[in-house]
Amino acid sequence: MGRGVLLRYRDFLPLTAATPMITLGEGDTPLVRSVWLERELGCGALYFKLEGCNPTGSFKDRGMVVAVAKAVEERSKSIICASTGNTSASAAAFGARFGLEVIVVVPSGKIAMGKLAQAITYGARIVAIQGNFDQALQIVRNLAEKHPVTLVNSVNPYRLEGQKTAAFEIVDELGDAPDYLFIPVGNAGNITAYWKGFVEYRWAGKASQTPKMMGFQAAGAAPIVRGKVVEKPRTVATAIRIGKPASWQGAVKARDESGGVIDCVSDEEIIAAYKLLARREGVFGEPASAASVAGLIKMAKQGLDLRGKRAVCIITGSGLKDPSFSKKFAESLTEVSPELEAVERVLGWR
Ligand code: AN7
Repeated sequence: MGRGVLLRYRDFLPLTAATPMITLGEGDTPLVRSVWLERELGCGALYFKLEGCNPTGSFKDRGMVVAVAKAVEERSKSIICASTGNTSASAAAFGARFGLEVIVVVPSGKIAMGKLAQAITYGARIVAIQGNFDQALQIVRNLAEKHPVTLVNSVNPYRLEGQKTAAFEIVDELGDAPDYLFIPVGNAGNITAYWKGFVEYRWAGKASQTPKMMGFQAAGAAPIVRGKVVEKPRTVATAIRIGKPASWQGAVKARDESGGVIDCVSDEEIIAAYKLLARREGVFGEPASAASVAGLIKMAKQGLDLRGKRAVCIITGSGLKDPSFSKKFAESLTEVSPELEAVERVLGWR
């Protein structure tokens, strides 16, 4: 434990003798049992996997450590990605640590403040386009074809190889795969990677089953649910504001092979789940992460029978990434003079 993803899961990763065994302490994230929602929904056992506990605050570090290790192995000097925020933060951190130039292309005005602060402080070169993530991804794909720079979006297969290790951790901790896995879907790399991980672990004899994969897009950015590209994706969950997912086929395969579903949740459902998670469970995930929990609640309301079942919700990123989002709910921020009585009065204790 605490050795990083490359060392811990080396037998399942495409490493060679020349791959540098780099780490920033990613992986080995907490799998925390629910204290409220599990009972509320009548679920056998419900867990939250806290991917916000990774070094840059999201699951992206698992894939980025592999992509950057391979880039270093291949003597690349420069990496590039498009991002709704978390990929850029992760690329910036690993790139800084291992001496690479990092270029990130982001949708202007649509990335959470904490993520932008990370890219800036880690020293990435940042280009904000007056467009969305899908356009940014197309541009970096073209740039990586024309120039000597390694693309580290999840179209780089090493990213998904690293991200599948989260599935391994869940099985290692629970002793088998859960019955259901609830996960937000944006560019659809993560659901693809988890499915790969669960399938590989079953083949290796480490699990007796695979979970039903339950993926959730935001209603205003739900191309897989609607069956067509969304030209102008809209959602408060900026991390999953994506209209043309790169791993679309991977997500469909995960759904169909596992017997799961890909559905969507409204911004209202995302916000309700975001608050519930923090206020009932003590878990502060970012808005996109709450889509997994919103999806679980939606399915349970529609009659999904969770009795005797084990379910895991992936909390993909930390709530601290997007502090301005929380400020919208600051109904109880009251200012008073610095006196005992004034504070007692406002608390209703006087
Ligand atoms: C917190 O950083 O696409 O379905 O550019 O940041 O694998 O895309 C982030 C995606 C879920 C969706 N939760 O995962 C990016 C980016 C959080 C995220 C997703 C993202 P994918």
